[in-house]
Amino acid sequence: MSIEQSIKDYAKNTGMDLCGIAPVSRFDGAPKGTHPTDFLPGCKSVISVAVRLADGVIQTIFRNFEDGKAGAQGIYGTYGYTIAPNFHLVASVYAIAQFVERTTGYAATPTQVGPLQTGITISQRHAAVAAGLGEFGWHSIVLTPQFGPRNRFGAILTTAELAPDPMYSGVLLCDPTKCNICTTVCPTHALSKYGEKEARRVTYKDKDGDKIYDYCHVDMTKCRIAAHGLMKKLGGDKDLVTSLDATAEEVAAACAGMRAPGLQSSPTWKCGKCLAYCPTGHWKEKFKDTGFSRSLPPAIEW
Ligand code: B12
Repeated sequence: MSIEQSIKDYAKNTGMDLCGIAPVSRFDGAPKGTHPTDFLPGCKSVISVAVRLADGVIQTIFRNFEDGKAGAQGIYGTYGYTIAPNFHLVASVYAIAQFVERTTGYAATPTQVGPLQTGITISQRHAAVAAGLGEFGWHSIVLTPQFGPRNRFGAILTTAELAPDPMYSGVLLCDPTKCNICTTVCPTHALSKYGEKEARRVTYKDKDGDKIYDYCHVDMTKCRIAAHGLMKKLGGDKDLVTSLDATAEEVAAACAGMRAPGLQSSPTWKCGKCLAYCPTGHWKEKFKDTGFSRSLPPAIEW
């Protein structure tokens, strides 16, 4: 068995659903300070892994936003976001890095994931795309054909030169000219609608030709107002800001004063609508046909 296949099998055995390998050359466009070689000099390959988010966990977001059961959202926070998937990823990328070092003799560095990160790290989303796991959705979250945006990613950097996977070239996973569900459900209008503002463009240099992706402009200040629940109408305990037009400084000050259970300084799981309502990844079968969600905006025809 090839070393690449044995790494993928090992990743599956640690509970990961997807695993792909990118050559470091696909990170040529990464901003200074976020390139894999900034964290591992001589890095030649980036292994990206994904763990799916359970349907039974995602549906708690619908219980909150459709049934008014705000407490259910904490299940998403724990099992779909800050605690369980992140710890699972931390354990998995650590074990895979050990496996790579033991079997190849080359150095392997596990990277930080999600809210367990401290400081600037590599972009897990870009690593997943570079490793061929999927492509950017308009909401800026990475879509995989299997799970849509309902995955979380981790990555391992290594000086081993591994055979790369091709970049994703399957069916188009997001067409913002036809679907505007994410921009419609966002409660703070943080995601620009298609054509409204200049899209963010990222270009991957690849031997098979450049791959270009456009995604929306995410107003991170507005996203944080929803994700942290800074207003009562967004599921917060108090109105920590009084307007959706609060400035970045006001939002930062409100977040700084928050306390959250678990390991985060502030709760960032109070929203997740762009991830929960995105139709890619068998949404209809998983959430509409089951009755878990009743109120998808009629933006596209099923
Ligand atoms: C901080 C953070 C947040 C903050 C954002 C704060 C901010 N001002 O950025 C908040 C709390 C708001 C947030 C919200 C959410 N987040 Co978040 N977040 C992160 C985190 C931890 C770091 C993001 C970051 O700063 N990365 C570092 C910078 C350098 O990377 P970047 O922004 O992705 O890249 C930009 C550039 O630097 C450049 N670039 C960087 N690298 C490269 C490489 C190449 C080759 C190129 C060409 C360009 C390029 O391009 C980008 C545009 O300029 C990541 C984990 C991670 N390490 O990636 C998760 C992560 C992005 N989040 C994730 C998720 C799921 C969410 C939420 C859905 C959570 C929720 N609330 O329910 C929302 C989604 C909001 C949205 N629509 O985007 C997932 C996305 C999974 C997916 N399927 O794509 C991630 C990847 C965590 C994970 N381990 O899986 N998040």
